[in-house]
Amino acid sequence: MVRKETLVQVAVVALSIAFAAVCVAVYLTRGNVRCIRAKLRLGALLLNLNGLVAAASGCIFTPTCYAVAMSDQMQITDPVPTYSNETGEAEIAVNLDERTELQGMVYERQAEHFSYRICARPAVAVDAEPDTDIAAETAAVNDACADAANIVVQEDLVAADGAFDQYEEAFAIVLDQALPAGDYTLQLHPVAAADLQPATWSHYQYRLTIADIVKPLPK
Ligand SMILES: [Ca+2]
Repeated sequence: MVRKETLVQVAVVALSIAFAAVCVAVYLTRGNVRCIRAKLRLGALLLNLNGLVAAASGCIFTPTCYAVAMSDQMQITDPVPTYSNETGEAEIAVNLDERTELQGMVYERQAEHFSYRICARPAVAVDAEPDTDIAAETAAVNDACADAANIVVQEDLVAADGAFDQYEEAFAIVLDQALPAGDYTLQLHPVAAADLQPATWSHYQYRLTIADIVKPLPK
């Protein structure tokens, strides 16, 4: 009978191959949202399985080739992102009257500097062909930050405990309450803001929708 640990190890190898393939797909498609979503999910599965392997073999975590490949995973954790059924894109909606802060995490931290940027997203013309919409949407997402004129904010992230020096670090992004309502692209980057080029694309990006707030008339 095949041991459970052996099955888990086989699954880790299979998932690692799939993960490597999807990493290549993300690179070749310059960050297609479906590929990014697949990468995030495979990465999360691998992290869980690695934990099982380590527990079963009684060993402590040691970096491996796929662990290095998965370093500096970044996520917004609060509000919890939803995923578009149509494009697979991770989405966050915020009403700035209710909250201005986004909470996030870095997992498998290797980098020492992290940053984020928010880019205005060009409106995408609605087309009768659903596939064309997705292609146009993906292009708009990928190109939103490639044009420096669209970049609204580009800043370093600060670790919640003051230093990015542990494997897991929490961070917060405080949104400007004056940010006009509309659709934006939020990118998280494992490099300093000063080192970002407009064309630098991110594995970790979200559609950020700022709700239209009806302001009371001045008295
Ligand atoms: Ca720390």
